[in-house]
Amino acid sequence: MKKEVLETLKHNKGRFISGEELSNRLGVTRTAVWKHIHQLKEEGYRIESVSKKGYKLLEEPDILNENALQLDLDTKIIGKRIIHLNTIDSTNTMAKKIAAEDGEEGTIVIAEEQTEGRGRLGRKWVSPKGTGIWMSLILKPSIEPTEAAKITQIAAAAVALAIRKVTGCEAGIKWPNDIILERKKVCGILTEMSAELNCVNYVIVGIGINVNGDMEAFPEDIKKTATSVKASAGKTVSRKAIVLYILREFERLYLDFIQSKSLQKSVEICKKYSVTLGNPVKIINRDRQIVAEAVDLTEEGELVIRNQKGELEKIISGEVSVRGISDY
Ligand code: BTX
Repeated sequence: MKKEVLETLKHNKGRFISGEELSNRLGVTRTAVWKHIHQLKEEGYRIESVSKKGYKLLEEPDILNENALQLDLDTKIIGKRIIHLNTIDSTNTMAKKIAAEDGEEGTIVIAEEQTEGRGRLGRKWVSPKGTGIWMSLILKPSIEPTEAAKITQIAAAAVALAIRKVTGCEAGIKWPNDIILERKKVCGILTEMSAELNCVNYVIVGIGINVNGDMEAFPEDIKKTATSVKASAGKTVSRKAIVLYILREFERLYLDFIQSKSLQKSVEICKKYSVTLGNPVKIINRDRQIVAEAVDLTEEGELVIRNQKGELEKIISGEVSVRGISDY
């Protein structure tokens, strides 16, 4: 019911609606209306209450809970259920548990803070309270396990589009899983899956974005290579606006991938905004480290490099770390 109260206030934003009208419209007592208004105020909604006039919504806080997001979300599956937590070890770890227990495709786990945020290959992801977007999407696609890495490209395309659209900043994509602003990492994507030999049980797409974080407070070693959306935009940015845009774009590109069985739409975006292509890269995996030139992305989202013998090679994400020569 709190959601309906909020929805009605939002429709009437900037003008008063009386307690009586709210209670008639929603079929609840005026005391119930008052209780929901009180809770919304505690969540940070600025609502003016004047006797005989009623309630007026003045300002919405930048919160990422189910009510706040779903009222503005027009997706079919992504975000149908949103689990919002104040603090958690890792949203990916929690999403895996939910997915394994029959969690529906499109469910999202989002947290204000992660105490053990994870990057790839056991690395850490710093996720301070209230300033970033730390979220995981549960997907249950009918694809071969070898195709799961393609979903990272879909997420990268959606995040780059979202940051560009919401802030006007020139977000770039560093293949396969980083989003870059001004040569620094603003977002990382961690795609994990559970699979049998030739079928996927579930895929978890974890997205971490430094939005309004104070980079000075980040650990020394990360500070050099990391940035926030705020640092580039020069002002505080709405996390909610970015999340909503990501979810919409992700759904559009994901459904296209599932239905057409082609990654083409996402690859086009990844190529357009790539900061990797045309540049020298260091490819690091377990057995070797080579310097090469990144020349293309295939239709499957693999990176094509020209090695030092001049030969072309395809690199599949997950196998390697890719570094710029001069940057991180
Ligand atoms: P990655 O392995 O590509 O990057 C991890 C590296 O990035 C770290 O070793 C560190 O150098 C640097 N780093 C750590 N924290 C940050 C940060 N906040 N900003 C910029 N650089 C940083 C990238 O892995 C994948 C990250 C996914 C994070 C999301 S958050 C929601 C979900 N839950 C979870 O535990 N992980 C994902």
